[in-house]
Amino acid sequence: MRVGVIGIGQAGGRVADHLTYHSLWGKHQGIVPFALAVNSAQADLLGLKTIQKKDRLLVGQTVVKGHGVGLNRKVGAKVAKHGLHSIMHAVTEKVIHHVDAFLVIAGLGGGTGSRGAPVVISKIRQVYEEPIYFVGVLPSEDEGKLMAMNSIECLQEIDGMVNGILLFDNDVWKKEGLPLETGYGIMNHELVKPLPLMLGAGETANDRVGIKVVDASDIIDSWEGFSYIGYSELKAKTARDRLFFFKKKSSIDQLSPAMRCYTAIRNAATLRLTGECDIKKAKKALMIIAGPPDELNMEGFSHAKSWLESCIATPEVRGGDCPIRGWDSVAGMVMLSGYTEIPRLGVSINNVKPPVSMRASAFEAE
Ligand SMILES: Nc1nc2c(ncn2[C@@H]2O[C@H](COP(=O)(O)OP(=O)(O)OP(=O)(O)O)[C@@H](O)[C@H]2O)c(=O)[nH]1
Ligand SMILES: [Mg+2]
Repeated sequence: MRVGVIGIGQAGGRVADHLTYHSLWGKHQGIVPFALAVNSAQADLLGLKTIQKKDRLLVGQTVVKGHGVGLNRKVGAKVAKHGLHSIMHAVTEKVIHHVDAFLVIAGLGGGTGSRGAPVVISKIRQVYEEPIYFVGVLPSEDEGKLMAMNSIECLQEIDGMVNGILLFDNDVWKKEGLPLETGYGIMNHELVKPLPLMLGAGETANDRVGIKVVDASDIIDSWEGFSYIGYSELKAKTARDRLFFFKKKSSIDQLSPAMRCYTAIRNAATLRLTGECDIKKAKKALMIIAGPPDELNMEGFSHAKSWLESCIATPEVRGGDCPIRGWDSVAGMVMLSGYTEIPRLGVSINNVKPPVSMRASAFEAE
């Protein structure tokens, strides 16, 4: 699935930048045909590494003079209103590249991203028919009540306008004792790591195609409400390992390919997801197993799928495999989806999937 990415605010811009890097240099290239970073703080835009300078949009200069909105959503609204024209101009220029969906990314607790995202999403919803997904970074508990409130307001505003929301909870992933910058770097890496696999599994060009390909429609059908992603990698047997069969083996080496595939999926769904959630309450799941072609075992895949079906609330599990030649690991990715509440914030959403009539009336209004 090829996604047009718009990162808003500091967290949004950084995560978008990291995903764009993977799309350019990672195992799944071309998943991000375009990426824009939008911010009211000039310094944040200067700190990005991959998104091209011309695609970094500084908005609200007359309002905040390039200094950010200091967690104030009212000022965030002004900035977004001032910047909307230039943002949409940039999006329109870019959408000539084919995209299957839009991916808007923002930190929920701030002012620029948390207020800018609903404004931009609403406009894209009016103009384009492609699904819109949102990746939201939840502030940690210790970031305080203002950030929690900002998050709740942002989520309520986008309720009904997006097709799905992927949450990443800084509270679960925060790194004590590390400089903030390093901590954010690690967290962004954890958040972005599973996304190229999910988005790129069905975008195989010349490489070997999987037995069961996960395409854009599988992702669209699986992603609704609040979602969380888990990812796990197990070392696979390389040709060298097979040659040196007498070498001392670890417990993972001794797993059969079927067990390795099953374990990778099970670990992804249970060990550490992007946020705390109860697997039994997920309404849908998407699972992908990736690795060298010889290691992708269909018996292990089916076993993992049955296990996942038995865990979640309804047995709606989609999935597939993604052969990657020359790789020395087996990776499992699981997205648990269809949640309507975030208990930690006491926020719930009603209707994340936009009703068709809403889209039709938006077009009429144009
Ligand atoms: N995971 C992660 N969280 C971040 C990062 N940068 C900021 N955050 C978090 O994102 C939330 C919002 O902060 P910002 O992104 O700076 O907010 P903003 O949208 O730029 O808005 P203002 O700073 O108020 O103008 C807070 O919870 C931060 O802790 C990042 O790189 N990674
Ligand atoms: Mg900021």
